[in-house]
Amino acid sequence: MRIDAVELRQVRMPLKSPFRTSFGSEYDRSILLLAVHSGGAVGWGECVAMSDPLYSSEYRDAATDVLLRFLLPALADRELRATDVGPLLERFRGHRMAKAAIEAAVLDAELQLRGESLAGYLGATTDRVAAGVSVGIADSIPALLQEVGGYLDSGYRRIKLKIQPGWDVEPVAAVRREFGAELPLQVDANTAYRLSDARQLARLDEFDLLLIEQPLPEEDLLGHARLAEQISTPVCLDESITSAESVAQAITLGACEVVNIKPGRVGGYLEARRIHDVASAHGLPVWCGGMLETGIGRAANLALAALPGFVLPGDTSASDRYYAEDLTEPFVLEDGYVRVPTGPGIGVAPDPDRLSARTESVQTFTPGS
Ligand code: NPQ
Ligand code: MG
Repeated sequence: MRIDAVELRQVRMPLKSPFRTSFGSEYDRSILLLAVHSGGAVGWGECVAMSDPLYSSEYRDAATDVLLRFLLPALADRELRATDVGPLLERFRGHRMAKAAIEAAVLDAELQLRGESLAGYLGATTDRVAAGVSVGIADSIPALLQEVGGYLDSGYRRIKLKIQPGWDVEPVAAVRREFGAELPLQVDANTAYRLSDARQLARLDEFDLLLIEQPLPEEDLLGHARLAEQISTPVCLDESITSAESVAQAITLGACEVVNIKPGRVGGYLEARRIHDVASAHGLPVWCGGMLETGIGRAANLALAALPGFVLPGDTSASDRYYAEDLTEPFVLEDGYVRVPTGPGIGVAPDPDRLSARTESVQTFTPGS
């Protein structure tokens, strides 16, 4: 294929309710959507960078800038396959979320032109994925229990509680007491602790959690390895894992016992699959993370989460976990599972009216101009 043009759309999606994590509260989701036009096909990619650099150093407007200034020009005016995107962009440091978005859009276009689904291309072995849900820090324990109860009534098969110092043992104990020992339960700290908090985190041991996600800073692999020796809850890395190489190092160091795979964080679906392969070869379970994606990113994540190493439920929730109205046909829970799209490419496209209603601005990149 060849890139004829790329639309970069700034989109704002109101959240049904604020989402609070250890790094702050979000009231709506700012998104960069890419549409790659190629030979009559339109491929879509969703950039998961937030509006502010709070989860990672990337943010939406930086992604837009680096795409327009460096990444798209490096892909223009040539025959291109999705597998070329990573190598062609490798000399530009970092900006993995921006790179992932353009690779995803090229992949969608290429697979549409070939009539092949992303799930089939990646090597999916199932047509539905068990859905977990990420639950933000609540105003009170009763409010948390009510929210968790609602998700369980909807059918979610795993609960993830966001934690931070001052909101950890108490909410976990309350959820265990209310919903029982059999509930698949895990926690995510988004880097809010230090190794000196190991004794506090060891208090979570008795609750038989599936895992604790990213307790320590992104750069602190050694700290995670030390922590893993001091607690029985398996240590799962999110922010720290940026590539197949980094996951191999983390595993070797004993810093990572479970892997959260987010395609945006690692530079794309192809690198995400390599991480899946490395982790699986080491016998580690992996699961698919989430970044409050619209149906565009959600569809592609479901294709990835259908690979055989994704043995834990992901943050691959239904559309209505976050949005009253999605940009695509909504993804829905069916008996606690979400269906993997089967159409060509990612198998979905935004509804034009809903997309224009949510679009704040559009920039167009055209090769050779
Ligand atoms: C995580 N996601 O696993 C993240 C982080 C996260 C589903 O828990 C706006 C945009 C708000 C992206 C809040 C989940 C966000 C966001 C949290 C990502 O660490
Ligand atoms: Mg996380």
